[in-house]
Amino acid sequence: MNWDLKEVSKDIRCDVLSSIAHVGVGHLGGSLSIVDVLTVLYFEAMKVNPQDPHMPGRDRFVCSKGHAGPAVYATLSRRGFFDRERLFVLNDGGAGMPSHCDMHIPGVDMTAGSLGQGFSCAVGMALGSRLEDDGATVYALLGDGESQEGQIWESAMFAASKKLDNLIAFTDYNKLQSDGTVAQINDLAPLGAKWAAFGWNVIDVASGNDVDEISAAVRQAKANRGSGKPTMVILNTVKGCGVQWIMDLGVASHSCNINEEQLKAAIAVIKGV
Ligand SMILES: Cc1ncc(C[n+]2csc(CCOP(=O)(O)OP(=O)(O)O)c2C)c(N)n1
Repeated sequence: MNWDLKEVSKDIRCDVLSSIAHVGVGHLGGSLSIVDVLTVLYFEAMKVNPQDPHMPGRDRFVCSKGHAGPAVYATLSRRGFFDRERLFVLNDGGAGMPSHCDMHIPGVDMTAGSLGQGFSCAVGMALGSRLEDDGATVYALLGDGESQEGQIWESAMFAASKKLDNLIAFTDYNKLQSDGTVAQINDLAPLGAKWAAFGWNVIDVASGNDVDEISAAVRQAKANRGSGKPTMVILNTVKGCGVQWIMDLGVASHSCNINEEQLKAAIAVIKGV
């Protein structure tokens, strides 16, 4: 099926906002900045089956910046892994819908939240897939603040050393983390050169919230299979993308409040009504 990716990304954005507004507070900035890459992955690139979430040989996705769970859940429910109503028990104790990615939820391949760990799991999955020869591609999404964790670079080195060209990772390079700008706290620049020095194929996407640019980058990354190098796609994104007042919050968008009035206004802008 051919989806209209721009329209799908609008629906997912609205669902992210709605589920977090139901709680009143959450990781809005970092969830909105990854909606577009999730759209391309789940509605175009990945071999998955919502009717059979554990299908052997399926592609895997690990959202290593696990606090962006609301974006992953909104994407999975739109793709048909579970009913949309389930988005509205986010963070309800006992409902099994914690806002950090949890693999008990259909379609979630790996629990994450302790930054750095998810990426290690993705690297292990890529190695496992190659040993099983199941033809899968493993995708992982890292935060830029998360990339200040030493564990990321240990995994990066291991993936290149094992020539895991079935692994495609993304950095959500929105230049902000929870306590300040990434540059203020521990600068990553030049990020692409660092990944290249670690033995990775690197693709830079200037507009990391543009589904067409992301889609082209993923096609290029897939064509890299056989090269013996894993691929890092650096997405230059905007934290809070899609909602002006959330983007304007900057660092404060990391975890922020949203009320019903703000929700209605944001949905109207996104949907253009
Ligand atoms: C090991 C670990 N240390 C600290 C935290 C607390 N924490 C949660 S989100 C975050 C900032 C992450 O920044 P980034 O990866 O850039 O995410 P984004 O800004 O895109 O949401 C921090 C420090 C954590 N979850 N895990």
